[in-house]
Amino acid sequence: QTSVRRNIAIIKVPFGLGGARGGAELGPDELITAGLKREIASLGLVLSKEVRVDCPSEPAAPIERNRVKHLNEVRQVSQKVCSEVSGAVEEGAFPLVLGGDHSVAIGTFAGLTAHYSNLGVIWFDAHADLNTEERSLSGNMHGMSVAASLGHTAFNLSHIAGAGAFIDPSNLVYIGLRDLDEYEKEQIKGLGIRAFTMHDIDRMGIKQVIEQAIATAGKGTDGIHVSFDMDCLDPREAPGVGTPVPGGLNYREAHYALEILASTNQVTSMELVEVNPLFDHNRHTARLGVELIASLLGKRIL
Ligand code: 4U7
Ligand code: MN
Ligand code: MN
Ligand code: MN
Repeated sequence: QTSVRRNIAIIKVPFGLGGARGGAELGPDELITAGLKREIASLGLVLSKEVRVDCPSEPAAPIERNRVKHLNEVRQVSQKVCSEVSGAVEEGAFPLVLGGDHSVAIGTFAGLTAHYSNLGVIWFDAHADLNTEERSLSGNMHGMSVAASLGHTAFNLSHIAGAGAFIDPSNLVYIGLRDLDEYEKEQIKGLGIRAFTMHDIDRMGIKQVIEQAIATAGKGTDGIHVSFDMDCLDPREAPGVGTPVPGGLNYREAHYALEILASTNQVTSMELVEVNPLFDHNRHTARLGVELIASLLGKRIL
């Protein structure tokens, strides 16, 4: 017995211009090659559709050197991802979004909020992705997707046709944080966002962390969206990411968290992002990504 909708809609988003360095646009194909569809089939789930969002690979206009990079491209992709995710939910499927850099989450949020007015979110990441165009030190939009979902960025959910309301910060939970900009720390504290850093995982163990995360993101919400940035993992487990940070989740911690999430029957959707084959070894990171998706979709050891 699986815990998610039986029909899975794979939405591939080969977009890397929101990231710090190229290569994330290769993620979706890498995950497919690593056996994602085989895993879905062996779980007894149905791949009801597989779509590929057409993404720009080169900036349409010269990069604005001063601040936000590739904003127009992120806008275009967000609109398309929104339509695909929204359509999948409408068709009764479970949206499984394959990034791409984490800026694709803006479109995912837009598509989900079209249907879920009070969505819970668990954001697995080394980073908080809470920067705004004004406050970002890098100008990279993959570091702004949560801020866009809260309506803090100049370009946000309200600029995407079909999107619903902003995410409520009290429904949002972070797991795996260990690299925060000063502004992001202020935001997390100021907004009272539930944040389980690596320190908290050391202190409490992943079992307590995921249980409390589900209690927060799942209480009184329409369900839980799981946004999984592969850099939440330790770079020794997942070297193929664009912005690795030492001291992350290990193999079993990540699986355990997703297995428990699967058992809740509350998960509405998942995105797995930031797989970067250019920095990987022997497709190790993509294969791990496939295994983690399987755990979230209900795979059990016994
Ligand atoms: B990811 C960063 F400055 N905070 O804004 C930034 F440290 O989607 C990193 O989580 C953002 O991988 C990382 O550029 C974005 C930086
Ligand atoms: Mn991220
Ligand atoms: Mn990250
Ligand atoms: Mn990254």
